[in-house]
Amino acid sequence: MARQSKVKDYIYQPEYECLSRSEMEALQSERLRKTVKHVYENCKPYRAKMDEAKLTPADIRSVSDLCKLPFTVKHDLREAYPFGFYSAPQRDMVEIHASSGTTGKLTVVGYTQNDIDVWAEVAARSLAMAGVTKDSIVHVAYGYGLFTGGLGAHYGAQKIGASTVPASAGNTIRQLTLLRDFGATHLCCTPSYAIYLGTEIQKAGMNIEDFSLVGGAFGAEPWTYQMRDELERLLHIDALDIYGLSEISGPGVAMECMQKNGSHVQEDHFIPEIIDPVTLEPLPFGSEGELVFTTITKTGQPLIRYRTRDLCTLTAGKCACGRTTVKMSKVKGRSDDMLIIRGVNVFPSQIEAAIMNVSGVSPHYMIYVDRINNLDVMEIDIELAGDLAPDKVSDIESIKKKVESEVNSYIGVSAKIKLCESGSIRRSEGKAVRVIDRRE
Ligand code: DLL
Repeated sequence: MARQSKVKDYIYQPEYECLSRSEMEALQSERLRKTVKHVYENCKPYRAKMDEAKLTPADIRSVSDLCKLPFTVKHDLREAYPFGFYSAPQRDMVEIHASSGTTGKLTVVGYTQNDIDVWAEVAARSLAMAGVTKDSIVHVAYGYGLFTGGLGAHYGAQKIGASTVPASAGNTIRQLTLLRDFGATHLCCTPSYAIYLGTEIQKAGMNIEDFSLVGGAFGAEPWTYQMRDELERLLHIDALDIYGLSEISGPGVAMECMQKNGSHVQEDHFIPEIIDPVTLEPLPFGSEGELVFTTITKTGQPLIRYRTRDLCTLTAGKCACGRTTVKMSKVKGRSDDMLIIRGVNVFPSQIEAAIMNVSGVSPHYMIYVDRINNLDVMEIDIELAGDLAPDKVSDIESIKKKVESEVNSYIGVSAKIKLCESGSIRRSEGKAVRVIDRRE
């Protein structure tokens, strides 16, 4: 983008973020050995998994032994509901988070004070990448509660010493008023909600020039580079991607620097791997597959080779920002979010990329999938851009044709496109719901 960047990214802990590969692997190996011993001695399900694989902690000497260890999946955590995966006594847990998912049963994660300190540290490193300093004002519009978004961004901003505004989610007019009047320099929320805030500024009779925003950390859901351009245009900021998951640690497991071409994994705390989701074999750098994490500094509920279901690639090498930590690409989608339409694998993020290539439409859309006469049928409802009235029939027809052709060429499957009036698609204050699959 031609826009002048406002954010000055700095390295919060160069002593960990800029290690050579051999230094990083030595540190990871030492921490891995300690973690494996800790879970073997303190967590029944891990002792059972390792006994079954005929492994003892002595078999795990370095990161190259990681592949010997069994995987952990969400189902394991649910089976052990609520506290069966703890590796520390209940009295040592100072905070408990949980995520609901679609199947109903909660996935519980307990944090010791050590784990909260780890989380605050990685969240601080992450916000530093978005330029947050002691002089910043950080507006946190992720939900506070069992969801880790709000508290994670909060801990990171406070660790840096920034003024933190715990706005939490909801009440858009109040959010905008606080952002403007308190002079927030940074915004933290889901990218879909940030877009919504951006489009509401004008409608609320406000002017973006009266805001002091320079940057933000947006995550908790997949979003495309095209969505970033739109967000940066609307809010006049540098919009960076922040990644995390409750099971490993909330936001801050990885974060994009100002190079804007991948997110640095905080790999002195969380070792990443990419595996083939079918054969479960580890894949080399550069291959697309499922992301797996092993936590190596947590004590309350460390996880070994946790399968995230998120699909992406990892790359190694020194980044132009100076950091040497492994980078993960944008998440293409979750393997369990993949739609199979007429036999073709389709990710909502590919549809978003196609839509965002067409001018005249907004980033608000909803995908419906039905089965009619034994055939999969996809309809995509998309709002027209706010400044375009849906009464110029010829314009509408040409936009519709362009979207149809983009979608077809991106994913190889045709879709019925319905253009709707601005504001007609339901907004989400947290993670956006993009797909409604009505097939049996
Ligand atoms: O979403 C933690 C978080 C909060 C991350 C705020 C970033 C910002 P969960 O609710 O457990 O935790 O959901 C984790 O969300 O496995 C991904 O599928 C998805 N996800 C999180 N961040 C990103 C991102 C939080 N930056 C699940 N890009 C993960 C794409 C993301 N997907």
